[in-house]
Amino acid sequence: MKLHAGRHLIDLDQPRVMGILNVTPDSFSDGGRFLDVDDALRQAAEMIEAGADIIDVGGESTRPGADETSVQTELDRIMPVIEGIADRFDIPVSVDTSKPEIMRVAVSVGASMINDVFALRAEGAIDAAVEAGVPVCLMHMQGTPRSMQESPAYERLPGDIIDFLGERVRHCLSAGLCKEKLIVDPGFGFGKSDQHNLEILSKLNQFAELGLPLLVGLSRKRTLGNLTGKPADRRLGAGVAAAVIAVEKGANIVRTHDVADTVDALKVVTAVNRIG
Ligand code: 9MG
Repeated sequence: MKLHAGRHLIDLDQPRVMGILNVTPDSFSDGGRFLDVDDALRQAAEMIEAGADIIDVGGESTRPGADETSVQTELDRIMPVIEGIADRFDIPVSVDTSKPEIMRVAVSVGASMINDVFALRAEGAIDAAVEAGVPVCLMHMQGTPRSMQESPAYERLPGDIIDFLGERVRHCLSAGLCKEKLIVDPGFGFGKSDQHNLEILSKLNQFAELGLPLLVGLSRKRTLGNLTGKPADRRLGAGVAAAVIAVEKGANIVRTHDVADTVDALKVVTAVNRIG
């Protein structure tokens, strides 16, 4: 499986690591650390050096309870960072946004992927993605970041999520997106209890029925904190374990704050899986 992302070709025959770069004051783990463009570019350089395959740049926090950010604020935060990474480094940059205006500008300044936690449900988002012509990650979320953790409920797991993603894929295809450009993501922590997250992870192989690359993000998330009793910046072991389990169950791209350790762990998984 290969993903054409602008001038980049991402070979998904081995697991890939997407490094998280939040240019926000309020993200749950790295909020406020990379608001300065130079700090953000230094962090991108560090993640690339550590083996990241994609850098995901976001200018609006999607943590539970987060407030919405205006288009102009989001643009001001991410544009110089996306442009800076695309100019300086040979790596695909993904823009983490649900807003069509941001998708258009981000791709025009160098982003070669869209990561949408709202699965292109915002008005005009599908058209923006079709025009952009870059791969899009469609993520499942129940509710909105403001309300999603209030009382998440499912009839069947992971069936309800697979059905939602299948429906979004069909909708995107009928609107003109091509299948080769779609990626799906169960959206760990987005309208899910700890038990939901664990059940989805344990049955992750069922997402293969969608026939699309699978992206997962568990890095430092609350479920890992509740399991270990540790704060966000001490969930490395738990995050790496979750990434390894996800890849063993079919994930193609792992989104993480902890690039170096995740890359090392996935090298071991890949080497072992090549043998048998
Ligand atoms: C932006 N963001 C935060 N968590 C995420 C996850 O699990 N997947 C994707 N695709 N994006 C995420």
